[in-house]
Amino acid sequence: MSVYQYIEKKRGIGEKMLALLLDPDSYNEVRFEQLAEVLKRTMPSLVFVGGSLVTADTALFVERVKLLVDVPVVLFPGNVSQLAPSADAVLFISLISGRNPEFLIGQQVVAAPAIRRIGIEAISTGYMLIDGGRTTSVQYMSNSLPIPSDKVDIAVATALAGEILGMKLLYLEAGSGALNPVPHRVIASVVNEVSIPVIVGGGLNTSEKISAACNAGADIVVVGNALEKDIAMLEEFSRAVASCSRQQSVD
Ligand code: 1GP
Repeated sequence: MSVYQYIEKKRGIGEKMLALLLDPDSYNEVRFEQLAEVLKRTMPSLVFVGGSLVTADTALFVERVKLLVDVPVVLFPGNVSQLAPSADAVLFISLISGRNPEFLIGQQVVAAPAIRRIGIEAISTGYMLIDGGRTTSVQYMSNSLPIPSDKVDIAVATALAGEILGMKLLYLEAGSGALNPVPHRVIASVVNEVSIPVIVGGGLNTSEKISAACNAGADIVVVGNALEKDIAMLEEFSRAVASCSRQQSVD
């Protein structure tokens, strides 16, 4: 089963997914050991690996993570340097909310031959930056403006454009460590208009915020920062996502 089929299957049975985002630069040996311990008890639905700027060896990191988990390990690359053949798939991202051609198509042209050569599953993903209340790394590194968080019509039109262009996933991103996560109204409006799975991330650092994103309609919620600070929270966050799945199937 491909990673995309795995996502579609879970979505088909109304199961919400938690993606644990691991930035290789943020996991030193001590943190990695803690991560390994927690993963013995709690497994997320997916592991994403990447960051706006990664200096560590992503391929090696992915290999180590794969020894700990029995769920797909998916690259979430900030740029082409983070391609790693050991991953199960790569989010083939185009920053469709931005107007910087380098992140709309430039990086993708450089990455495409390597993706073909490696033979890794590439999942076309429309990546949308939504203003999260402060300048985040992704905004700075991509040199692109986020969509204002109250411009729901622009977010919906952008998401629709992504779907019509043939993208398989949409990623609504407030940016790592965002002060404000993507507003519920934006999530709900986008989910209402598109039929492809919707990922939401950025600033989801409490169970309440995770549940709210999930209840607004996100299929996959991504948590990075909060779990870098305390990986033990993975258990609580997984429960929040599981109870959202149950809640939605009752509704
Ligand atoms: C960032 O969406 C992810 O790309 C996760 O954000 O680190 O704030 O959880 P956080």
